[in-house]
Amino acid sequence: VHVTCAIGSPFPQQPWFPRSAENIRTQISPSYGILFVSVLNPSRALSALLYCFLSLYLSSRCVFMSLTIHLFLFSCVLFPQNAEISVFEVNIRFVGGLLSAYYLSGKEVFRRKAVELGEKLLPAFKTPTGIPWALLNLKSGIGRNWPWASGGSSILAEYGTLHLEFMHLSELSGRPVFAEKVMNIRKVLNRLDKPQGLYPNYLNPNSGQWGQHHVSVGGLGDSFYEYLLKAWLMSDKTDEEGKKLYYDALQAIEKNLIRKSSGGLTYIAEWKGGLLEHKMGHLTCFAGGMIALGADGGPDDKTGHQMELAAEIARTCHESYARTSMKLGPEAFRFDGGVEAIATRQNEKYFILRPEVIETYMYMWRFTHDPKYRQWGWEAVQALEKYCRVEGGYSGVRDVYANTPNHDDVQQSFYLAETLKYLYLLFSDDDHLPFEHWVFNTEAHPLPVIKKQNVEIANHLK
Ligand code: DMJ
Repeated sequence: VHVTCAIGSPFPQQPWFPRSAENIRTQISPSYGILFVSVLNPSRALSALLYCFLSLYLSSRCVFMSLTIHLFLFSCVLFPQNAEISVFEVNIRFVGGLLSAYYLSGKEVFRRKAVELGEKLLPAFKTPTGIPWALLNLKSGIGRNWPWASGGSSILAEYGTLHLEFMHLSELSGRPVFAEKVMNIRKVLNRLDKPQGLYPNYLNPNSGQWGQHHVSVGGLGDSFYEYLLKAWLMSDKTDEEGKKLYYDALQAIEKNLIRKSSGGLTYIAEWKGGLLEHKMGHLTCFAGGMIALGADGGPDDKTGHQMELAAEIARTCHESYARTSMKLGPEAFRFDGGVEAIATRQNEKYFILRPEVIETYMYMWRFTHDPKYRQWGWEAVQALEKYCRVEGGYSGVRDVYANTPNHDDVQQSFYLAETLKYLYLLFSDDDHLPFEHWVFNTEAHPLPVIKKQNVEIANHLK
């Protein structure tokens, strides 16, 4: 039995886990009716069907209620599945979502479900080094890595993007095990030599050695850097180690990866064994926001410089949108062969409703109040309405340089979790989820700063 009721999947792509509903223009009516349920176990078909109908019904009543009930039902219905999940995706989308739901609503059920789901992920850390597997069978507890990842390696952006959620799981459960797992990841990384101070995307969890020396601030690397900075911010600036790791990494990135095109656009290239590929992914565009967020805490003389760098990256990413017919950015754009901020390969011209550029506009707006960031955000809204809006929601497009959209009929779950949330925040007052009190996990689920005095009180009570 195979039941699919919506779209946006935290699961690895499998022949039996289609990422796309057949045609979202007709299948999904409320745009926020988002969750993907696929059930191979016949005994669960009925509960999954019930889940689908309830989800769609709730979606039409209230967005927040719908989101939280989705998460709750997901956790009840699917936890015991004999299915392989991505540890990273389940963590950032579901553990992060449940934690946010708890902190925003105060409802105990979300705290309990977040901790239960966190516990389900723990077997992924059973490796000789404690660097977790990418994939985990929730029932058997057996993990493995993506077959394509350099010699059986784990991926930096996956094992490096658990820290915020796991620290909160320890905080909420009183069980240090979650914090221990992610602190051990740091320990392993600290022991390793880093080529030019850079972190390769691949690390073998058995040998504890780097795989291929590929470095990227986009796909496969991105949120590792984000979580170093946010670990420090979320700890109420007590996690000095996280802080140092972030600013050291940024320094190495600036030296080795950040370049300026002849036309004056600053970009972040990819590094392959010492050679630069002059390509920047849409994913990499989050770095403008990250650098702005960290600018204030950097070494004294660097704050202004880092804000400038963040603004330049925001401008480059805006150019990648502005230089297309649809005014939506391609998946990757290049700075070679006579082009700047333009995709040259057909398979890099798509746009799948990703948030990173708008995320950067939102941070830049909060820190500078320069109206151009709202202006750029509004241009994106208009383009989304013109080219991505379809009857059942919003869809990605296959070629942003074409004059008419060829829809891919997928509404990724991060469109609601991130893209629309960052747009909303871009046009909200600064005291709406203020940065002194909240950090956003990499899927834009807000998590509160763990206040210094609470940590001190807890330590005292211990
Ligand atoms: C999101 O799932 C997260 O932001 C992740 O860190 C990488 N990017 C996607 C959306 O593009």
